[in-house]
Order: sequence, then C-alpha cells, then structure tokens
Amino acid sequence: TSSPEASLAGSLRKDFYWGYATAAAQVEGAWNADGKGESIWDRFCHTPGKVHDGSTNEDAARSYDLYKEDVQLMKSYGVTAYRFSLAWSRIIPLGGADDPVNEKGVQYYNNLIDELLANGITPFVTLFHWDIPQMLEERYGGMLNQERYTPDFLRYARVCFERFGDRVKHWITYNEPGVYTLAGYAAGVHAPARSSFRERNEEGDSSTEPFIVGHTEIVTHARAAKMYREEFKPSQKGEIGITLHGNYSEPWDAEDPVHVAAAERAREFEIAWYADPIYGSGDYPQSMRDQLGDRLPTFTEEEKELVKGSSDFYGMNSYTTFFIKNLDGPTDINDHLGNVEKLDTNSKGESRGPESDTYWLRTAPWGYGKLLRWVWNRYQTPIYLTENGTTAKGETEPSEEILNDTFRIDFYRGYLSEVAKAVQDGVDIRSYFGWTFTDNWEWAAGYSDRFGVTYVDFDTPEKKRYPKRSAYFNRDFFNHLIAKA
Ligand code: PNW
Repeated sequence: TSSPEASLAGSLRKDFYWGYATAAAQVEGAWNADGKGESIWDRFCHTPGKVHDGSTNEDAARSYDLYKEDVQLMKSYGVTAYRFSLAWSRIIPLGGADDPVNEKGVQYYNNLIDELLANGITPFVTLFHWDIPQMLEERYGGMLNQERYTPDFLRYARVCFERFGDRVKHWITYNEPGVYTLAGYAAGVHAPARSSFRERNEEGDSSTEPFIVGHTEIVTHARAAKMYREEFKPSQKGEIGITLHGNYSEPWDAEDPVHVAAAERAREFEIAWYADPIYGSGDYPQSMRDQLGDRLPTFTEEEKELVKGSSDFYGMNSYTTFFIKNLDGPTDINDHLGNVEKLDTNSKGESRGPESDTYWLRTAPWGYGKLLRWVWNRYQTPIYLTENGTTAKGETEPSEEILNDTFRIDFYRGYLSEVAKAVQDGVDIRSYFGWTFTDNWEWAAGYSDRFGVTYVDFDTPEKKRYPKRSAYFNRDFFNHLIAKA
C-alpha cells in the first residue's frame, strides 16, 4: 500500500464516466452500404498518394456489422460510457438542408444506441468528427462558406436531436475543430487537403482559410447549441458542448522569458483560439489578433453573444507535450502555431518522453497534469476528457508479447494518475475516454498506427479482435480510482 497509486484510491467521483472513444470514418467500414453517401475522407482515401500505406477505410474495423460483439467486448472491459461519432453522410447522404434522410443510416445508430443502453453503457455522441459530405464540399466549398454551410449543419444537427435525443444525453458538436482546420487547410495532410504550402496539394490559401474554417466551426457550434438548448433540452434534458484538441506547451528554456512567452503563445494559438471565444472573453486571444491581423475573422456582436457560454462542458483531447522555442518570424506552418518551434528536447537536453509509433506522440504525463490545471484555471468549466491514448512500436501481429502491451499500460498509468491528482487538487473532471477501443484506420497514417486496447487483425475478413492487456489494466485501475459511495 506504499505505492504512489494507493493515495489515489477513490479520488474520482462515483458517477465518473469512463470508456473509449471512436470516430465513424475510422471504425465503421460499410463506406457505401445501405445508402451512405460519400464523405471527404472517402474521396481522400480513394485518391492515390494521400494515405501513408495506400489503404482505404472501406471496411475499417467493420464496427457497422460487428457492433453487437463490440458492445459485449466493451462491457467485458468494464466501461460505463462510449463516445462515438455519427457519419453525416450515412444520415443525410448528400448532406444538404433539403436533401433526404437515409432511414437505414438512422436505423444503424438507433440499433447501436439501444444496444449500449441495454448493456448499461452511456452514449456520448459527436455530430462531426471530420467527415463532411463530399457533396457539400463540391456545392459551395464546405466550411469555407459559412453562409451556405450553416443551414445544412443545423438541419443535420436537428435530425440527430429529433431521432436520437430521447436516449442520447451527452452531445458533442465538433471534434477537434483545430486539427480539422490545420491539417486540412494548412498542412494539407488531411481531407479536404487544401494547402498553399506544399506542392502535392493543389489548391487553397493557407494564410486565411484555416481561420475562416475555424470561425465557421465556432459559430455553427454555437448555433447548434442554442437550438438544442431552446428546442430540445427542455424535454430531453441533456447537455451539449464541443471537444477541443490541445497538447501541452512547455518552454524550451524555462529561465528565458522569451521562451516562456512563446510557450504561452503556443497554448493560445492551439487552445485559446477556440476556447477563449467559447469559455472565456468571447473573442480570439490578443496574441492571435496581434500576429494575424485581419487574416483572423471578427465576430459580430450577435456572434459574440451567441458563442460565449455556448458549451456546457470543456471536452478535452490531449495526447502529449512539446518543448516550445521562440521563432522570430513566420515560416510555413509555424505562422499558424504562433511563431514557435516544437521540439523533443529542452535546452538542458532533457527528452519530453519515450517515443510511440506515431511521430508526434510521446508519453509525457508530466505535461498532462499541467495542462489540466491550465485549462481549469483559465476557463473554470467542468472538464470531460474525451480522448487520450497511444500507439506502441512493433505491434505488428497478435503475439503474446504484443498483446502484453506494457508501453501502453505505462502510458495509461501515468496519465490516469495525473487525472486523479488534478481532481484531488480541485480540478472538476467528469469523464475519461481512452483512444481507442480497437485498432482502427488512423486517417492519413492508414492501418499502421495502432491506438487500440484491442488488437485487430485487419488481414482477416472478420477483422478478428484480440484484447490487449491494457484493456484489463484500465478496467482495474478505474475500479481503484472511482469512489464506491
Ligand atoms: C485525434 N496532434 O487527432 C483525433 O480526434 C482522432 O480521430 C485520432 O485518431 C487521434 O487523435 C489519434 O491521432 C489528433 O498532432 C491528430 O497533436 C493529431 C494531433 C492530435 C490529435
């Protein structure tokens, strides 16, 4: 009982939600089954040269077919909640406000929701996890066109609240709007792959587009939340919010004010870009306005009122920490990060943490604890941790050694301990979703990056599942951390 974890027993509230998160485009498969329309990710992965291993998500983990087995497996892992996303193009194949609803798509999500509830698992549902219908991209440029996009998104949201809101009480409008914009419109490595930085992406103006798309996401999130609160919440009694990404930024040299300021600027460009308007001042951070000028859109007075306070909780996705060094001028993507350089070692040569199988991700629980306090101190809003997890090197076949995934167990032990310590220090944290339930299609990385606590043999037609030991570690650790009474 002298282990550091003993002091954390029972520190999480007894109604704490925990489980795993997934995204439709990464797990469902059935990419064109039962009337589903094409999404920008379907288009992206069928375009040669876009996905690292040349794969598509046509079948992914086949959770569209295997959802009953998956719910049983999840139940055996002891979860109390499951966070998943709805594929817009499964529900409204062409996407628009006047386009027809696909009843078979609605039926699939009804089945999944009912199956979860019958097994005592609470659904947390994300409306948008990056897979906008391709038709909306073609009709008017998707989120670049806020005016035309708004009624389409609101109608989609309305259909979801009407059809699922009797049973779904936790809604998330957008997943990581910042990754969607930066990877899709600046780096150009994600759909819709617009970027003026790199040759292999043909179109786009990266100096303005990411900020225009970000603005559309913030304002339409707020309009969907207003609609839910006014028209659905009184009878359905649920809550609605948004999930933001954000890694922690630690100064490269903590003694040098230039790098200390750079690290704060990096946090503002990455996190406060979305969080200040929604949870804070109602407007973009001054550091962004100073650097970007009128490349950053402005909120009308009406939009400010609408956006401020538009999320019932702070949905947080975070995986890692970087050392942040000041740069004197904008170059390429650094302009979008606040003129900083993101490094693996600090000025003393210390490493941010051990490498995973994903180039940007290293195990750094020490930064996670700092991030939880930074967000709590700045926004004072209850936090739902909606994604956190890791890949591990060498997970290439379902051998005993691979399934005994000690690297992932160490990751979860470290990060969950930080969650419990932050709660003991007064940070209001109400959920934790590991990323992710099964190995899946990791976007532009294809099937090579395995984030699951369940190994999937993608070479078998039935996408055979093998539990990794981390699934049971997490079950036992939550049992230890969550208060009994
Ligand atoms: C998240 N970064 O994306 C997404 O929500 C998931 O769909 C995804 O599979 C998961 O994390 C793992 O990648 C991120 O560079 C992508 O810091 C990149 C970053 C963070 C999150």
